[in-house]
Amino acid sequence: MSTRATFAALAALAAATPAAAEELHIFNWSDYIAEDTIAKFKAATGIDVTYDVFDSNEVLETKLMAGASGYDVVVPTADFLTRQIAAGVFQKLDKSQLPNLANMNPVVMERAAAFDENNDHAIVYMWGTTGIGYNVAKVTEALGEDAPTNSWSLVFDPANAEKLAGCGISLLDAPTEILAAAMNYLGLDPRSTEKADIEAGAELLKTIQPHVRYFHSSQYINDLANGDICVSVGWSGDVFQAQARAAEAENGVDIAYVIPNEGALMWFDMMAIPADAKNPEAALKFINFIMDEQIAADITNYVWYANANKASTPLIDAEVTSNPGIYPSDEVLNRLWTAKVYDARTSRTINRAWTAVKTGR
Ligand code: N2P
Repeated sequence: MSTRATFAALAALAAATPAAAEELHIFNWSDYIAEDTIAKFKAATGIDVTYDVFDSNEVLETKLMAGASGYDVVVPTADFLTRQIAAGVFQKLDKSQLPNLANMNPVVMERAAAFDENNDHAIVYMWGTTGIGYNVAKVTEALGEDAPTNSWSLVFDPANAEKLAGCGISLLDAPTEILAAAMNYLGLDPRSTEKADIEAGAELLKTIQPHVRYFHSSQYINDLANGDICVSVGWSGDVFQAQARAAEAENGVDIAYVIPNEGALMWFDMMAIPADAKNPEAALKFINFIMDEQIAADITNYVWYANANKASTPLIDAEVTSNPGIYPSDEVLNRLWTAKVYDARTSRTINRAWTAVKTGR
């Protein structure tokens, strides 16, 4: 063989080597995985992982809708997933590559199937609620022993918000979730797509906007833990992570999470593979790995969000499974609503209303 032919043969061999198979790009929510999950996946498969984080469905959606996101695994919330499936953003899961599907809780997967028929495109990663995290001492100080900590009025009543402004209120920068909570507080259907209802929710939020320190969807974990803010409309597990960080710091900050009496949003975050993923085989391996009962339990034990993995339940710490903010009672479950999938027109209404809320105009 001539030297040139040898080179050609080597080049052909190199091209045939599945270099891409060794790399996986994941885009997940911040503060949403155990410390060792990615390292364990690398150790088990030899696949290199680039792990990026976001804290907003809108940010993820913009990337996905633009195409060529560069990600192999992403985690939209179920209502966003539905719209993205319709736009052709995702590929169907090859379930023959997902033997750990047998570990999943059929009841939760069936609920998720309302957003993804037959669970064709996604698995439930974690689920939780959007409620209120608060600093017990500071709220009592600002509002007295009778502070309505079981009600959305804690933040949505401007008289309360004004008194809490000094110790600091934060709201998630999650337009669909906060507007729905405001509509629910007003006695309107939180799933309503009526422009008038959405605008009524926005008007309510504008009355408290001057008392809100910031709209942000991840900063509040540390700020609650450090005592820099005292009330956050936030996600269940994130508030519990704040609680744990405060306990670890032994700083005397006591954080509680409440699902208000009026009800709250129950959401499902879904793991899916973009249609244009460069490495769908590795993505399937990762999704199957996530459904391993020990891995799923490790994540839940760390992030304090409930998973949908039935086989993992005996491996979850009792302080997590017995926490009613993570695994709500049937009575509380009955007060939770799931998100409406908005069409493009309603999304525009929501986004316009949200800009008005944030700017206070
Ligand atoms: C993790 C937040 C995930 C919940 N920080 C949002 N659906």
